[in-house]
Amino acid sequence: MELRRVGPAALVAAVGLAVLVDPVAAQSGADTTTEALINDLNSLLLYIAVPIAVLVEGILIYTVWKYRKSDEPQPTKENRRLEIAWTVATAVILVAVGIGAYTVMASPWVSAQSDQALDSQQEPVEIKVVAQKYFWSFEYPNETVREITGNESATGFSSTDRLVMPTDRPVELNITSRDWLHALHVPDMGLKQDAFPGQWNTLLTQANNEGEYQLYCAEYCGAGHSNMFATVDVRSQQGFQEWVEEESGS
Ligand SMILES: [Cu+2]
Repeated sequence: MELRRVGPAALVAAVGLAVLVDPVAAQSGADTTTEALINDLNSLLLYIAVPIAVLVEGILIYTVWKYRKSDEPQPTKENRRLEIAWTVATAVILVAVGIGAYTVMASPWVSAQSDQALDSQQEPVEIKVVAQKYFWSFEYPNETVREITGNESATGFSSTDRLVMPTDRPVELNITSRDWLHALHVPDMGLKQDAFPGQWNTLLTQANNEGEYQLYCAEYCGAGHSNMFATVDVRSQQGFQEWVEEESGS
């Protein structure tokens, strides 16, 4: 049977192709814990999907080519072993994809629930994110400032259009809106969350690298939507502490 010879050859070619085209493997230095999880899941799905696509298309093209001049086509005889094989193979693939996707989707770094435990020893830095047409403000509550500066009389403060956060420490963003629907989106950090009036939505992440990232509003919200930007400014822990002390006047 020709399939026995074509199948393995197509599979080898497919795996080779998947290794060559994997765009995610090239950028291993993810900027946040969230982005790392999403990239890894993307790679896993790609490594599973590309060989299957090439295998199926390979068999299809081979079959069309081989039987292109068949004047009296015969229906395929039942092949129980082949049917069992593809049913089991499909089930195994779906279970693997399901487990891989569930592990990432259920991680607090990707879909935060306020009562979930983090796989981190540190308490997250809490920052409130308030969307309003057409700008973003970031509030550093009293308790957060006191915890960072160690100053008993420290008071909370807010910053407009600039979200400053430390590296190597969990950050909890509690997101809401003052008027109508907006959405926080920082593509380079793998962060996206809706901003609803009267509701707090949470994002948990931890930044790995210092630098500036563009924050967008990802929910069409009116005439100023396309200018509803902010900058995420990731600083060293020392730099972040100095900034908080300066802003809170302590
Ligand atoms: Cu908006």
